[in-house]
Amino acid sequence: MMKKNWPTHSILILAIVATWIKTYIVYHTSFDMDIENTMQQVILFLNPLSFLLFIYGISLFFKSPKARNRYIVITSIILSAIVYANAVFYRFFTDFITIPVLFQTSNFGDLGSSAAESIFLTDIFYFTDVAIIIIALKWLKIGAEVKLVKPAVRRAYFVITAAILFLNLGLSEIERPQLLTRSFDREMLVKNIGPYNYHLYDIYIQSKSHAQRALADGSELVEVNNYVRSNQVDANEKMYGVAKDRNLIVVSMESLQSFVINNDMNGHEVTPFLNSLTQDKDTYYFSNFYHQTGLGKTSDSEFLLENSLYPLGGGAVFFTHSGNTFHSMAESLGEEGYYTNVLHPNNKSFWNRDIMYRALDIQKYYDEQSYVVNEEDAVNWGMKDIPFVEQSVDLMADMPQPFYSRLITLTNHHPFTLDEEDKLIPEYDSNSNTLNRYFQSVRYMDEALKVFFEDLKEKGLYDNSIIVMYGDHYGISENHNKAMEQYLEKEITPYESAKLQRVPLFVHIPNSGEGKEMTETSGQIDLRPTILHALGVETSKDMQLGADMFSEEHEEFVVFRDGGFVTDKFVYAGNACYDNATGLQIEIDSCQPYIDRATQELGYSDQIINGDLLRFYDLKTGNLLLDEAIKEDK
Ligand code: GP9
Ligand code: MN
Repeated sequence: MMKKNWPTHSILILAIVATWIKTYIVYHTSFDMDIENTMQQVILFLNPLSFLLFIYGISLFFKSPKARNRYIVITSIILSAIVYANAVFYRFFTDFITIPVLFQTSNFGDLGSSAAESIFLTDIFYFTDVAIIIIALKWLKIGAEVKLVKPAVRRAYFVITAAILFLNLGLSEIERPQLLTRSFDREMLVKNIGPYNYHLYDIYIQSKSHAQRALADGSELVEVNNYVRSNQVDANEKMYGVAKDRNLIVVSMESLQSFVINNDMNGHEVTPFLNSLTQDKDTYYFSNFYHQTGLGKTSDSEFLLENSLYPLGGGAVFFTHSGNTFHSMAESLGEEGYYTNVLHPNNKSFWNRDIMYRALDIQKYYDEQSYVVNEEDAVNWGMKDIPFVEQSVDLMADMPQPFYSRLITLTNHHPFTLDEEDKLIPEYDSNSNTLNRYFQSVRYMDEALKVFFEDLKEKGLYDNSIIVMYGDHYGISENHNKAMEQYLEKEITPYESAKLQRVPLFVHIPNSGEGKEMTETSGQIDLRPTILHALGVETSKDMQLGADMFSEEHEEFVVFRDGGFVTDKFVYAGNACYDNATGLQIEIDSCQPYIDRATQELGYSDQIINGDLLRFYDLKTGNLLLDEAIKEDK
C-alpha cells in the first residue's frame, strides 16, 4: 500500500486520462450527437485532450505535493460539475449551456418543479474521474512527491498541448469550414472542439459583446436617429392596409437566386409554379430584389426581415447578440394581437434560434420536435420541403388567428442532394456538380411551394392571408463561376456577381387583383416596413434602415454587407464602379457619394447592435431614453 515509487507525474497522467475517457463516455451516453463519419468520431475523441492537458498541466508549476494534489482534485470537480450541469440541462432543453441562457431566468421556470425528476442517483458516475483521482491519491499514494520539471520540459509540454489544439481545430476546419466564425449550432461546436473549449469560446463571444455594450454611449443614438428620421418615407396610400387583419405568412426560400426564375435549363422549366406567380394578378413580383446577408446566411436574412437592420460583418449576429434589446416585426405584430411563430424542422439551437427568437419576441418556435419525420421524409439537411409544408399547414390550421407564421424551407441547401423520386428534372451538364444538382433541387422546392398553396386553400387559410416569399441568400458561390458562365452564356465580372445576388421576392395578396412585376431596386432590409404597411401597421417610429418598397419615395439603393451596393444607375463591386445598365466599368467618382453612404449606414447599424442601443429607445413614443443611458453609464 505504502509504495512510493510511482513514476513521476503519474497523478497528472491519471487525471488527464480519467477525465478524458469520462468526457468521451459522456458524449455517447448523455448527448444525442450525430456522428456521420470516422473523421467526426476521431475529432470527438480527440477534442477534450488539449484543454485537459492545459488545465491539469498547470499542476506542473506547484512545488508542494499537497497543493498540487488539491489543485488537481478541485479542477476535476469543477470540470465534472460543468459536464454534469450540461448533461442535466440537455435533458431539459436538448441543448448545451450558453452564458446568456444562465441569465434568462424564464428558462428555468419549468426547471424547478421537475428538476428533481431528472436528477438520478446514478448521476454520481459523472464524477467517476474525481473518485479515481481521490482513490489514487489517498490509498495508492500516487502523488506523494513532486519532482519539479525543468522549464524547458514544461515549455515543450505546453507546445505539444498547443499543437494538439491546432490539430483539433485543423481537422474541424476540414470537416466544417468556418466553424468558429459562423458558429452554426452548439452541438456542432461541442462535437468539434469539446465541451471545455466550447465554454471558453462562448465566454469569449459573450464578453466581447458585453464589453462593447458597456462602452456604448446612449448619445450615439441621437445621430443614428437623425439619420433614420431623415430617410423615412411615407407609405403608398393604395397599399397601406391592403392586407389589414389578415394572417401573415412569410416563407424563406432556401438558397434561391433570381437567375432561375422564368428561365429554363436545357429546355426544362426550373420553377414552373413561381414562374406562374410572376404573371399572377394577385402577386407583386420583385425582380431587382437583393439579399444582404453575411456569414450568418439564413439567420442573417431572418435578422434583416425582423429588424430592418444589417447583420454583422464578423460573425452571425444571432449568436453574438442574442442578449440585446430588439424591436422586431414579431414584437410589433404580437402587440397587434397576432400569434407569432416560426416553423422550421431543424435542431432548435441551429443558428442559436431558440435563444434569439426569445429576444425577437417570437411566441413559439415549431422546431424539429413539432414534426413527424419518417425516414423517407428526410434528405440532405433534414425534413423534405413537401412533408414540411404539409405538416406546417396542419399546425397553422390549429393556430389562433390572425397569426404571423414564418416558414423556413431546407431541402434546397448545399449540397443539393435529393432522393431519386424527388428528381423532377435531369441534372445540368457543367463541370460543377453543385450547380448541376442545384436546378433539380430548386425544381423540388418549387413543387413544395405549389403544394403549400394548395394546402392553404384546402384548409381555408388562403383567402384571409398575405403570403410573402423571399430567397434567403445565394446558393451558388463564386467558386462555380466557370459553370455559371456556361449556363448564363456570359462572363462573370464583379458586376455580374453583384447582380447575381438578386433573390426573388413575391408579395402575394389573394384577391387583390393588382399584382405586377416590380423592378424597383430593393433589399431584404426593406421587407419589414413594406410588410407592416401592407398590414396597416404604422412604422414611423421604428428604428429601421429599410423603407417601404411600394412607397413612391423609396430610394433605389441596396447596400451589401461587404460595403458594395447597387442603385438603379450604379453597381459598386470588387472596389470598382459600374454602370448598372451596361455593366461597363466607369469612373469611381460616380459611385463615391454612395460608397460613403453605404459605409455610414453599415456603421450606424453596427453601432445599434454592438452598443445594444435599442435599450435606450422607446418605440411607443419615439423618444430617446438618454437619461437612462447616462444613469447606466454611471
Ligand atoms: C438551417 C437552415 C440553413 O436551419 O436555415 O442555414 P444556412 O446554412 O442556409 O444558413
Ligand atoms: Mn439558407
